[in-house]
Amino acid sequence: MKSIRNFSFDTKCVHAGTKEDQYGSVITPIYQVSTFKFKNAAHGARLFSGEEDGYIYTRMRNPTIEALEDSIAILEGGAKALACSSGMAASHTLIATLLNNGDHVICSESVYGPTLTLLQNIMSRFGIESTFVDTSNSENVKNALKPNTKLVFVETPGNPTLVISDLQQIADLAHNHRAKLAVDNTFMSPVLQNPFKFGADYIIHSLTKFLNGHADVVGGVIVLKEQSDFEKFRKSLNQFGGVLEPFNSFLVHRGIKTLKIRMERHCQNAQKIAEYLESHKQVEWVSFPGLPSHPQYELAKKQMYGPGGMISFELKNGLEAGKILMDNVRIWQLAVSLGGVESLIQHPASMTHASMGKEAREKASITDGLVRLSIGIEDAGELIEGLEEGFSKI
Ligand code: LCS
Repeated sequence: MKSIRNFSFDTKCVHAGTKEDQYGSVITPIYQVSTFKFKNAAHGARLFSGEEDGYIYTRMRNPTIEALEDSIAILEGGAKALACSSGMAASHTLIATLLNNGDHVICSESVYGPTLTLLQNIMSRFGIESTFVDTSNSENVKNALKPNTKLVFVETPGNPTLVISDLQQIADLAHNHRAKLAVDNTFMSPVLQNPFKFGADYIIHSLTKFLNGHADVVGGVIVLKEQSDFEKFRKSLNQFGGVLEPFNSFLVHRGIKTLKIRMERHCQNAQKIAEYLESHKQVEWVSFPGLPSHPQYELAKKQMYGPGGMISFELKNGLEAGKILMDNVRIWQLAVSLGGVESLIQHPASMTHASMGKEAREKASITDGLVRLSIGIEDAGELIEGLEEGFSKI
């Protein structure tokens, strides 16, 4: 029988990971249970020793969580995936599993703020050193490599600037140095970018965003390219403890069924809105990978299947004008997070990237006036009218 891995992406979204059960359920139900009973003492001992396969305790394994993990591993073309309680739990588990005291990480400077502060302020206390560079120029990665560099962590497109890094070039640099490449693929989802095809070793996602898509779950995932990494990661996630709940796993797995068609609509709407903004007389600049004005437009076409649903831009009168816009838009909601069906607007310097501090923001070109949009799947014309409402008040 043809394996689900050999089906089209659309079919995988609907079917990948679903487990058969004794009742013939069409989808994997919610196994909302913390612990599983053993047939007898010998059976319990066999499960713990690994002699026999089965479920023991939900922090270790659970059928609903596994269904989601299998679905994401298949969509990303990886061997295995591990669902975590948040995107940050995924990043932390990845870094703390791979690195030791004395190791060095190179990380994109335009990343989700807490990813930078996790490395800079917390992992540094455990002897893990980090260098933040503009990874959109691969030369910067090359120059930052040190004898103890073990991991390059790239977010592309980067939050919130949408700068794009060349995954193939960076994978080659990392591998020539015997370091690993991890990619935060949250902004793209497996629909728009497949980092393993370019040589990445690990992928993380905040499931909170496009994969779930409905602004009702916080979750994350680590995807492993190689099966040989699985036991090490499973053990460390079990011990760190940041696993995803069965109910949240069910919701994300449900969200993934419509991932492909949602991503298509996010991209179409974002393209229209980016073009509208770029021609707007009150707008200073727009960053969107689908515009020829984007500095890495050609790379985006090579590496990504679509521009994504995120836009950042700055108004002519900077932050003051941006505040008026944010307070007066219609349909758009002033909120952080992204990747849901509903459109959101927010201000990175005072919100998602406030924790980084001004110096790190300036280095990463996250200007005080930058406004970020997460484009939902509403009617594009009405979204433009909703923005125009805000512009008219400036
Ligand atoms: N990676 C990226 C690219 C993100 O944008 C986020 C969260 C995370 C990781 C962390 O995921 P979480 O723990 O929140 O599931 N980004 C957010 C943002 O831009 N606004 O609010 C959260």
